Amino acid sequence: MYENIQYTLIDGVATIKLARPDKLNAFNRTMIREITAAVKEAARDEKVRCLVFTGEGRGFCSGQDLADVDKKMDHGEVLREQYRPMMKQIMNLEKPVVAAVNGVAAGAGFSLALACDFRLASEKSSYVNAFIHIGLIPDSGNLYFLQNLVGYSKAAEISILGEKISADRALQLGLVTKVIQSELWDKEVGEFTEYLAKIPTKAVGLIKRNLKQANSLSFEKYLEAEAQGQRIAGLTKDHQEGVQAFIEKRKPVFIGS
Ligand code: LHQ
Repeated sequence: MYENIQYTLIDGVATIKLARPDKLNAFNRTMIREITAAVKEAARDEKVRCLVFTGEGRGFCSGQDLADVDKKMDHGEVLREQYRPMMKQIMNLEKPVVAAVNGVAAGAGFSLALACDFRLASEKSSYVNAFIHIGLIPDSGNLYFLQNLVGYSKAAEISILGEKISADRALQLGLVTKVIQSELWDKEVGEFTEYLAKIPTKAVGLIKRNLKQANSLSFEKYLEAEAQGQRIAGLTKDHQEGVQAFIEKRKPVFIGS
Protein backbone atom coordinates (compact mmCIF):
# COMPACT_ATOMS: atom_id res chain seq x y z
CA MET A 1 0.00 0.00 0.00
CA TYR A 2 2.89 2.38 0.76
CA GLU A 3 5.94 2.98 -1.45
CA ASN A 4 8.55 4.53 0.83
CA ILE A 5 7.52 3.14 4.22
CA GLN A 6 6.37 -0.21 5.58
CA TYR A 7 3.47 -0.14 8.00
CA THR A 8 2.77 -3.17 10.18
CA LEU A 9 0.54 -3.84 13.17
CA ILE A 10 1.35 -6.74 15.48
CA ASP A 11 -0.22 -7.26 18.92
CA GLY A 12 -1.09 -3.60 19.42
CA VAL A 13 2.29 -2.30 18.20
CA ALA A 14 2.21 -0.39 14.90
CA THR A 15 5.59 0.07 13.23
CA ILE A 16 6.46 2.61 10.56
CA LYS A 17 9.70 1.52 8.95
CA LEU A 18 11.26 4.16 6.72
CA ALA A 19 12.30 2.34 3.58
CA ARG A 20 14.77 4.24 1.39
CA PRO A 21 17.88 2.50 2.73
CA ASP A 22 20.19 3.59 -0.14
CA LYS A 23 19.79 7.17 1.06
CA LEU A 24 19.78 6.34 4.76
CA ASN A 25 15.99 6.78 4.59
CA ALA A 26 16.03 10.43 3.54
CA PHE A 27 12.64 12.12 3.39
CA ASN A 28 11.05 12.81 0.04
CA ARG A 29 7.57 14.16 -0.61
CA THR A 30 6.08 10.67 -0.94
CA MET A 31 7.61 9.40 2.29
CA ILE A 32 6.40 12.44 4.23
CA ARG A 33 2.89 12.03 2.81
CA GLU A 34 2.90 8.33 3.63
CA ILE A 35 4.12 8.83 7.20
CA THR A 36 1.43 11.47 7.74
CA ALA A 37 -1.24 9.07 6.47
CA ALA A 38 0.10 6.11 8.47
CA VAL A 39 0.18 8.08 11.74
CA LYS A 40 -3.39 9.19 11.06
CA GLU A 41 -4.33 5.55 10.56
CA ALA A 42 -2.57 4.62 13.83
CA ALA A 43 -4.50 7.38 15.64
CA ARG A 44 -7.84 6.16 14.33
CA ASP A 45 -7.24 2.44 14.82
CA GLU A 46 -8.15 1.40 18.38
CA LYS A 47 -6.09 -1.76 17.98
CA VAL A 48 -2.95 0.42 17.88
CA ARG A 49 -1.68 1.01 21.42
CA CYS A 50 1.93 1.93 20.63
CA LEU A 51 3.62 3.42 17.55
CA VAL A 52 7.24 2.77 16.62
CA PHE A 53 9.42 4.51 14.04
CA THR A 54 12.49 2.76 12.73
CA GLY A 55 14.63 2.63 9.59
CA GLU A 56 15.58 -0.04 7.09
CA GLY A 57 19.28 -0.75 6.61
CA ARG A 58 22.05 1.11 8.41
CA GLY A 59 20.32 4.49 8.80
CA PHE A 60 17.36 5.72 10.84
CA CYS A 61 16.66 8.84 8.74
CA SER A 62 19.08 11.34 7.13
CA GLY A 63 16.55 14.19 6.88
CA GLN A 64 15.46 15.89 3.69
CA ASP A 65 16.65 14.20 0.48
CA LEU A 66 19.19 16.78 -0.62
CA ALA A 67 18.98 15.59 -4.23
CA ASP A 68 15.44 17.03 -4.26
CA VAL A 69 16.49 20.48 -2.99
CA ASP A 70 16.82 23.18 -5.61
CA LYS A 71 17.44 26.93 -5.72
CA LYS A 72 13.84 27.72 -6.62
CA MET A 73 12.47 25.99 -3.56
CA ASP A 74 10.84 28.07 -0.80
CA HIS A 75 11.97 26.13 2.26
CA GLY A 76 9.33 27.83 4.42
CA GLU A 77 6.62 26.48 2.13
CA VAL A 78 8.15 22.99 2.15
CA LEU A 79 7.93 23.04 5.93
CA ARG A 80 4.38 24.42 5.99
CA GLU A 81 3.05 22.04 3.33
CA GLN A 82 4.94 18.83 4.00
CA TYR A 83 6.84 18.60 7.29
CA ARG A 84 4.43 20.52 9.52
CA PRO A 85 1.39 18.26 8.91
CA MET A 86 3.58 15.21 9.54
CA MET A 87 5.09 16.54 12.76
CA LYS A 88 1.70 17.74 14.03
CA GLN A 89 0.17 14.36 13.36
CA ILE A 90 2.93 12.74 15.44
CA MET A 91 2.79 15.35 18.22
CA ASN A 92 -0.98 15.07 18.50
CA LEU A 93 -1.01 11.28 18.71
CA GLU A 94 -2.32 10.42 22.18
CA LYS A 95 -0.61 7.02 22.27
CA PRO A 96 2.98 6.16 23.20
CA VAL A 97 5.45 6.81 20.36
CA VAL A 98 8.90 5.22 20.24
CA ALA A 99 11.83 6.02 17.95
CA ALA A 100 13.81 2.80 17.61
CA VAL A 101 16.93 4.54 16.32
CA ASN A 102 18.80 1.81 14.49
CA GLY A 103 21.42 4.07 12.84
CA VAL A 104 22.19 7.67 12.00
CA ALA A 105 19.48 10.27 12.66
CA ALA A 106 20.37 13.53 10.89
CA GLY A 107 18.62 16.80 10.06
CA ALA A 108 14.85 16.37 10.05
CA GLY A 109 15.48 12.68 10.81
CA PHE A 110 16.89 13.81 14.16
CA SER A 111 13.78 16.01 14.57
CA LEU A 112 11.58 12.96 13.97
CA ALA A 113 13.40 11.04 16.72
CA LEU A 114 13.11 14.02 19.07
CA ALA A 115 9.35 14.24 18.50
CA CYS A 116 8.85 10.72 19.87
CA ASP A 117 8.17 10.02 23.55
CA PHE A 118 11.02 7.51 23.84
CA ARG A 119 14.25 7.06 21.91
CA LEU A 120 15.69 3.57 22.04
CA ALA A 121 19.24 3.89 20.76
CA SER A 122 21.07 1.09 19.06
CA GLU A 123 24.74 1.19 20.02
CA LYS A 124 25.26 1.84 16.28
CA SER A 125 23.03 4.92 16.26
CA SER A 126 24.26 8.50 16.03
CA TYR A 127 22.67 11.94 16.07
CA VAL A 128 23.59 14.96 13.95
CA ASN A 129 21.89 18.35 13.78
CA ALA A 130 23.24 18.51 10.25
CA PHE A 131 21.34 21.63 9.15
CA ILE A 132 24.20 24.03 9.96
CA HIS A 133 26.49 22.22 7.50
CA ILE A 134 24.21 23.29 4.66
CA GLY A 135 23.51 26.78 6.02
CA LEU A 136 20.06 26.00 7.41
CA ILE A 137 18.44 26.10 10.83
CA PRO A 138 17.07 23.03 12.65
CA ASP A 139 13.44 22.55 11.63
CA SER A 140 10.40 20.30 12.08
CA GLY A 141 10.14 21.27 15.76
CA ASN A 142 13.79 20.36 16.36
CA LEU A 143 14.82 23.25 18.63
CA TYR A 144 11.51 23.12 20.48
CA PHE A 145 12.08 19.50 21.45
CA LEU A 146 15.84 19.75 21.86
CA GLN A 147 15.75 22.69 24.23
CA ASN A 148 13.08 20.98 26.33
CA LEU A 149 15.29 17.91 26.54
CA VAL A 150 18.76 19.32 27.16
CA GLY A 151 18.37 23.07 27.89
CA TYR A 152 19.51 26.13 25.93
CA SER A 153 23.29 25.69 26.17
CA LYS A 154 23.49 22.10 25.02
CA ALA A 155 20.83 22.68 22.35
CA ALA A 156 22.94 25.58 21.02
CA GLU A 157 26.10 23.46 21.08
CA ILE A 158 24.47 20.54 19.27
CA SER A 159 22.89 22.82 16.66
CA ILE A 160 25.69 25.30 16.00
CA LEU A 161 28.61 22.87 16.08
CA GLY A 162 26.62 20.14 14.32
CA GLU A 163 28.90 17.39 15.59
CA LYS A 164 27.97 13.74 15.30
CA ILE A 165 26.87 12.46 18.73
CA SER A 166 27.40 8.79 19.56
CA ALA A 167 24.74 6.67 21.30
CA ASP A 168 26.65 6.69 24.60
CA ARG A 169 27.11 10.47 24.49
CA ALA A 170 23.40 10.85 23.64
CA LEU A 171 22.56 8.86 26.76
CA GLN A 172 24.84 11.08 28.90
CA LEU A 173 23.14 14.16 27.49
CA GLY A 174 19.68 12.78 28.21
CA LEU A 175 18.82 12.66 24.52
CA VAL A 176 17.89 8.97 24.52
CA THR A 177 16.04 6.64 26.88
CA LYS A 178 18.54 3.76 26.73
CA VAL A 179 21.31 2.30 24.62
CA ILE A 180 20.87 -1.27 23.37
CA GLN A 181 23.58 -3.64 22.18
CA SER A 182 23.19 -4.82 18.59
CA GLU A 183 22.67 -8.48 19.46
CA LEU A 184 19.84 -7.59 21.85
CA TRP A 185 18.21 -4.98 19.58
CA ASP A 186 15.12 -6.88 18.34
CA LYS A 187 14.47 -8.49 21.71
CA GLU A 188 14.75 -5.31 23.78
CA VAL A 189 12.82 -3.11 21.35
CA GLY A 190 10.15 -5.83 21.25
CA GLU A 191 9.90 -6.06 25.04
CA PHE A 192 9.77 -2.29 25.48
CA THR A 193 7.06 -1.72 22.88
CA GLU A 194 5.02 -4.77 23.98
CA TYR A 195 5.03 -3.31 27.49
CA LEU A 196 3.78 0.04 26.16
CA ALA A 197 1.02 -1.72 24.20
CA LYS A 198 -0.32 -3.29 27.41
CA ILE A 199 -0.55 -0.29 29.74
CA PRO A 200 -3.63 1.98 30.02
CA THR A 201 -3.44 3.72 26.63
CA LYS A 202 -5.97 6.47 27.42
CA ALA A 203 -3.99 7.49 30.52
CA VAL A 204 -0.79 7.58 28.45
CA GLY A 205 -2.49 9.92 25.98
CA LEU A 206 -3.75 12.14 28.79
CA ILE A 207 -0.29 12.29 30.40
CA LYS A 208 1.10 13.46 27.04
CA ARG A 209 -1.68 16.06 26.75
CA ASN A 210 -0.98 17.43 30.25
CA LEU A 211 2.79 17.51 29.70
CA LYS A 212 2.30 19.66 26.61
CA GLN A 213 -0.20 21.91 28.36
CA ALA A 214 2.26 22.42 31.23
CA ASN A 215 4.60 24.14 28.75
CA SER A 216 2.12 26.86 27.87
CA LEU A 217 -0.52 27.31 30.60
CA SER A 218 -0.45 29.26 33.86
CA PHE A 219 -0.37 27.01 36.93
CA GLU A 220 -4.02 27.79 37.70
CA LYS A 221 -5.12 26.87 34.16
CA TYR A 222 -2.86 23.84 34.19
CA LEU A 223 -4.56 22.53 37.36
CA GLU A 224 -7.91 22.81 35.61
CA ALA A 225 -6.53 20.95 32.56
CA GLU A 226 -5.26 18.28 34.94
CA ALA A 227 -8.71 17.97 36.59
CA GLN A 228 -10.30 17.54 33.15
CA GLY A 229 -7.73 14.89 32.22
CA GLN A 230 -8.22 13.00 35.45
CA ARG A 231 -12.00 13.09 35.00
CA ILE A 232 -11.60 11.36 31.62
CA ALA A 233 -9.06 8.86 32.99
CA GLY A 234 -11.41 8.14 35.90
CA LEU A 235 -14.12 7.06 33.46
CA THR A 236 -11.99 4.45 31.64
CA LYS A 237 -12.39 0.69 31.96
CA ASP A 238 -8.66 0.50 32.56
CA HIS A 239 -9.01 2.63 35.70
CA GLN A 240 -11.74 0.32 37.01
CA GLU A 241 -9.61 -2.70 36.17
CA GLY A 242 -6.53 -1.23 37.88
CA VAL A 243 -8.38 -0.60 41.13
CA GLN A 244 -10.20 -3.95 41.00
CA ALA A 245 -6.97 -5.86 40.36
CA PHE A 246 -5.28 -4.08 43.27
CA ILE A 247 -8.10 -5.02 45.64
CA GLU A 248 -8.11 -8.62 44.40
CA LYS A 249 -4.29 -8.79 44.61
CA ARG A 250 -3.91 -9.88 40.98
CA LYS A 251 -2.19 -8.51 37.89
CA PRO A 252 -4.39 -6.07 35.96
CA VAL A 253 -5.30 -6.71 32.33
CA PHE A 254 -5.67 -3.37 30.56
CA ILE A 255 -7.56 -3.07 27.28
CA GLY A 256 -6.62 0.47 26.32
CA SER A 257 -10.03 2.06 26.83
C1 LHQ B 1 21.63 11.19 1.27
C2 LHQ B 1 21.27 11.95 2.39
C3 LHQ B 1 20.33 12.99 2.24
C4 LHQ B 1 20.22 12.44 -0.02
C5 LHQ B 1 22.72 10.49 3.00
N1 LHQ B 1 19.83 13.21 1.01
N2 LHQ B 1 21.11 11.45 0.06
C6 LHQ B 1 13.58 21.00 5.32
C7 LHQ B 1 13.07 22.02 4.45
C8 LHQ B 1 13.55 22.26 3.19
C9 LHQ B 1 14.70 21.96 2.72
C10 LHQ B 1 15.78 21.39 3.38
O1 LHQ B 1 15.62 20.49 4.42
C11 LHQ B 1 14.75 20.40 5.36
C12 LHQ B 1 15.05 19.48 6.45
C13 LHQ B 1 16.39 18.82 6.53
O2 LHQ B 1 16.41 17.69 6.94
S1 LHQ B 1 17.82 19.63 6.08
C14 LHQ B 1 19.10 18.49 6.50
C15 LHQ B 1 19.26 17.40 5.46
N3 LHQ B 1 20.17 16.35 5.86
C16 LHQ B 1 21.48 16.49 5.88
O3 LHQ B 1 22.03 17.53 5.61
C17 LHQ B 1 22.27 15.24 6.18
C18 LHQ B 1 23.06 14.80 4.97
N4 LHQ B 1 23.76 13.54 5.21
C19 LHQ B 1 24.87 13.45 5.93
O4 LHQ B 1 25.37 14.41 6.48
C20 LHQ B 1 25.49 12.09 6.04
O5 LHQ B 1 25.05 11.30 4.96
C21 LHQ B 1 25.15 11.36 7.37
C22 LHQ B 1 25.83 12.10 8.54
C23 LHQ B 1 23.64 11.32 7.61
C24 LHQ B 1 25.66 9.91 7.29
O6 LHQ B 1 27.00 9.89 6.91
P1 LHQ B 1 27.69 8.53 6.44
O7 LHQ B 1 27.36 7.46 7.41
O8 LHQ B 1 29.11 8.84 6.17
O9 LHQ B 1 26.93 8.12 5.08
P2 LHQ B 1 27.07 8.75 3.61
O10 LHQ B 1 27.20 10.23 3.72
O11 LHQ B 1 28.13 8.02 2.86
O12 LHQ B 1 25.62 8.44 3.00
C25 LHQ B 1 25.29 7.18 2.44
C26 LHQ B 1 24.49 7.41 1.18
O13 LHQ B 1 23.26 8.08 1.55
C27 LHQ B 1 25.20 8.33 0.21
O14 LHQ B 1 24.86 7.96 -1.08
P3 LHQ B 1 25.89 7.11 -2.03
O15 LHQ B 1 25.16 6.98 -3.32
O16 LHQ B 1 27.14 7.91 -2.11
O17 LHQ B 1 26.07 5.80 -1.30
C28 LHQ B 1 24.59 9.68 0.52
O18 LHQ B 1 24.65 10.57 -0.54
C29 LHQ B 1 23.16 9.30 0.83
N5 LHQ B 1 22.52 10.31 1.70
N6 LHQ B 1 21.97 11.49 3.45
N7 LHQ B 1 19.92 13.73 3.28
